[in-house]
Amino acid sequence: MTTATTHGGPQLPQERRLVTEIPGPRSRELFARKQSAVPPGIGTTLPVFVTHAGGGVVVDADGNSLIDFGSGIAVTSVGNAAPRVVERVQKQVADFTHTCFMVTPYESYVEVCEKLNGLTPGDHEKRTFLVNSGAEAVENAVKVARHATGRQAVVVFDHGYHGRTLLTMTLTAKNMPYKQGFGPFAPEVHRVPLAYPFRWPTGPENCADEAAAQAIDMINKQVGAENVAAVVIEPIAGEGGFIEPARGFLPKILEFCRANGIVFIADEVQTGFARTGDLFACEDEGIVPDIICTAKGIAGGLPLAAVTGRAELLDSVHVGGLGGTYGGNPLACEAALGVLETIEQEKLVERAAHIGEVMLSRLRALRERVDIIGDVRGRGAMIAIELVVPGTKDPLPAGEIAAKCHAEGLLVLTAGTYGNVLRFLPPLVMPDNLLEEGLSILEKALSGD
Ligand code: PLZ
Repeated sequence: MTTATTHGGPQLPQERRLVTEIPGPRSRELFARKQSAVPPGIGTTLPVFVTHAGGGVVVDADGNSLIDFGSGIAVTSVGNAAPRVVERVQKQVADFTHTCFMVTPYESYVEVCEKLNGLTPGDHEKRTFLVNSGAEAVENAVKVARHATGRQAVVVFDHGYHGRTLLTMTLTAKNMPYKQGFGPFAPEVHRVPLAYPFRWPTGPENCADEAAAQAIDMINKQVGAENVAAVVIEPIAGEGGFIEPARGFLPKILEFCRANGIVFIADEVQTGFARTGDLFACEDEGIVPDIICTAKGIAGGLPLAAVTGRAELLDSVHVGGLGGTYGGNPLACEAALGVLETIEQEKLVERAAHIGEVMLSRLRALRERVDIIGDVRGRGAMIAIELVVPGTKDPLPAGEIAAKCHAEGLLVLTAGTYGNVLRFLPPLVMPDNLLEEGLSILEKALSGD
């Protein structure tokens, strides 16, 4: 192991380096311990055990340095152990670690909320409160919408993912692995079609109009718009396979919500904080949600999530009606402030757009000559490939290609309702040479060259 790797962060050598097979002997030993101590329900994408990470690499217990196209599922957008995050968290951990914001408050929580009120789409008056996870944010957004409207029904979309708690698991579309055997589910959740251009039966050009018409018709006929508290939607479906709804779909759903007093909740847990080449993915079509849920990229890996929304909605809840012991923990708030500074000072919104251009141009060229690539899509540093059986749209599982990448030291993730999507979420601070090297490994794995 090289001497410079005693700490994580961007000072880690930014290189792919394989010194053992993947996983190496030390990781295999640790994985055996994992298997006897942790239930199999907690899966493993790639069984290498991490000791350091930073910039665009993850270093394992055997000294291998892998190119990171996952960011811990879109979390470490500013990089692992990002300097501004480390500095603030280290100071905070020495000052105080917890008081519970509901017992005795502290400034950093308020500052994070002020920043989110200012940065999220729309210039109306907003409020924010902080929780611990994406699921908790979505669950709380629905609580607020129900309280504010006095209605109960919630509308969600095909291919949607919103979490693993009882309500958010119910909001999630895919049965296996998220819901299988975990019922009964929460009541008053209704699912409608999503405008999925690649798989729309009458073709992508009709997708936005037809999907919106079907969704709205189902809401009107099966639920009754006047019973709907909220529509919950990801502006790009993440776990569902990086599905960008056909342009025009989101504005039509928003317009329907506005006309019927339905709270439009954008789940930006995966798409938020510069990931898509905008600070928030809703900005792409000028969508101003009533409530926006954020998590993941907000705090560089510390557990934090936020619910931001119209003041009149959030203020409708009685004193003490919202909260939790750890929500907005001081370490996580300091981390979030470090993340926001980093995004601004390192121009990471522009950087995400650049990563998207590099990835899309190489992957679209590859699509011309590799017949298992059905679709290349996404925005910014949130790009995916949908695999198909050549000459058809039948899903081709992505696991085998992902395993080839892993063996070569490129960490990629899979996704998709049909498990046939390879998704790429590099840290936005990844150097260009590593990005290009990662793409070359991917090209080789896909083309069999
Ligand atoms: N909403 C859009 O992407 C989390 C799930 C990983 P939590 N996605 C990663 C897994 O398999 O559990 C996610 C998301 C969207 C909500 C969530 C939930 O966020 O922080 O995992 O609760």
